[in-house]
Amino acid sequence: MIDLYTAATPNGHKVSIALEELGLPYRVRVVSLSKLEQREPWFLKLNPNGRIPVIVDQDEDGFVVFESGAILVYLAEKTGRLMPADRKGRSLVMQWLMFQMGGIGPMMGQANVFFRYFPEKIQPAIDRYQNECRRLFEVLNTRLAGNEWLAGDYSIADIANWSWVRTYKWSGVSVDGLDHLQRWLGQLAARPACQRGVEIPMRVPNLTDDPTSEAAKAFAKGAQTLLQR
Ligand SMILES: N[C@@H](CCC(=O)N[C@@H](CS)C(=O)NCC(=O)O)C(=O)O
Repeated sequence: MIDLYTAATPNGHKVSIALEELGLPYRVRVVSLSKLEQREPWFLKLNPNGRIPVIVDQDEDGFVVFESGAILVYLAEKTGRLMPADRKGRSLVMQWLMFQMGGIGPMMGQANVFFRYFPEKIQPAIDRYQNECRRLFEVLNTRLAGNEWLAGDYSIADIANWSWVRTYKWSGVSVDGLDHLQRWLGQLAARPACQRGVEIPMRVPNLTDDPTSEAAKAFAKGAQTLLQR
């Protein structure tokens, strides 16, 4: 049994999707980010960085893993699935996983901060992060032009990137003209495990249908809480 400490965010969804794909038994422990549960001493004992997601593998003497990329690799290696074992195949997956961890995630995160959450609208900062996201999307699009998946077969690299890129509207970044990226977005969206994974720990209404809706305003307000330290 695996305990998953999570919230309804792209980094959390990476892990719930992987657990759903792998069919591993897991229990969900919702961490309320807006109530700053992630900064409480009990949680900091699990992840000193005070961020979700975290897993505790009860089948391995309560072994704790934090950082979503490290969790994905741990789960892939535990099951021997979603990442090949040969050196080159594994490296390919790691490259596209790191691309997400070091590029897509931080840049979309900052685009959200400046486009959606920051009280002041600082246009050069908004442009900087949205343009960088678009550039990264173009890199993915080029990669997907000649490849069905990002790194060989369907893998944790696809799961990690998709969990973020699917939220492009919330970041205010267009995928227009990126046909291969759109094809891949649709392929992942059609997978039952992805559909289940993004509803963990709960279904989130589509915030981009109406960014002025009460749900979107509440989500943005919760995120603003996290900006105060
Ligand atoms: N690099 C970390 C990032 C985790 C992260 O930023 N998690 C966010 C939710 S997506 C969080 O816990 N935020 C709480 C906070 O900022 O206090 C990972 O990939 O696991």
